[in-house]
Amino acid sequence: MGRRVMLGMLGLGALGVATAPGLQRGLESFLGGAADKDPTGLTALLPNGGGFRYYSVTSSVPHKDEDSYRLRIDGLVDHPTTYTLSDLRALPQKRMVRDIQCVTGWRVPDTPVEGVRLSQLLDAAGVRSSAGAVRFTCFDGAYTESLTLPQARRADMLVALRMQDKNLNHAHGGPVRLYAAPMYFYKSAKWLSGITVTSDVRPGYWEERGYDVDAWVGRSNGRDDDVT
Ligand SMILES: Nc1nc2c(c(=O)[nH]1)N[C@H]1C(S)=C(S)[C@@H](COP(=O)(O)O)O[C@H]1N2
Ligand SMILES: [Mo]
Repeated sequence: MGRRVMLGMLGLGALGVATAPGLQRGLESFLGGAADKDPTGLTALLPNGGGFRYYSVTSSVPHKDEDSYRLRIDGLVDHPTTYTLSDLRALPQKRMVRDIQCVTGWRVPDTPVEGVRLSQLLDAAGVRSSAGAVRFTCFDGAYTESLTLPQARRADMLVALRMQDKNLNHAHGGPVRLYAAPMYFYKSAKWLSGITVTSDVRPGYWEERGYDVDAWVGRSNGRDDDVT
């Protein structure tokens, strides 16, 4: 896998569409393999329910609940803040219904996702003028993601608390995940625990392994000819 992704990374610029399927197979076999082995037992909770597949780059993830969950916003902000789950629930919620699309090809149409606008949390923290990007960290201890500040401020970027009109369960990244609606689902970091405002974009977990940082659905990862 490491070798294949490395080859894919080297070739992506020059070969574009041609190397993308290799990358997709890389992610599919790596994640699919993890799901097949089902080290967490969580796959059973998602009987491919509604077309979702369970993805985690770690073999186990701690559980966080009403009492133990925290979301920390820090970095280049005037007011670093720690939110509890009830703090987040008390803020205005936005519900969106969009297709969820994984870069490997599966899609879940018309999926309601609900949560707090990321822009609201950034505004409340007071983003400094030197800031240019946002980095997301997760309580699985491994996954990271990032957005540019203009991307992060879009109205369709949510800190999601609910999916399919239910509280986010652990398998789907609950109690809180990112939901980057206009981008492939790998941008939507599960088990979100940290939002750090930074000067520049630092590529996330899959991006260090060859995927596009700007992951617009239909316009990235060699998918330009494959808009669906
Ligand atoms: N923390 C974390 N977030 C993650 C991932 C992961 O492995 N770990 N996988 C990403 C990918 S590739 C996809 S397609 C979606 C899968 O979300 P689901 O398990 O709710 O279907 O989560 C994204 N966010
Ligand atoms: Mo994915």
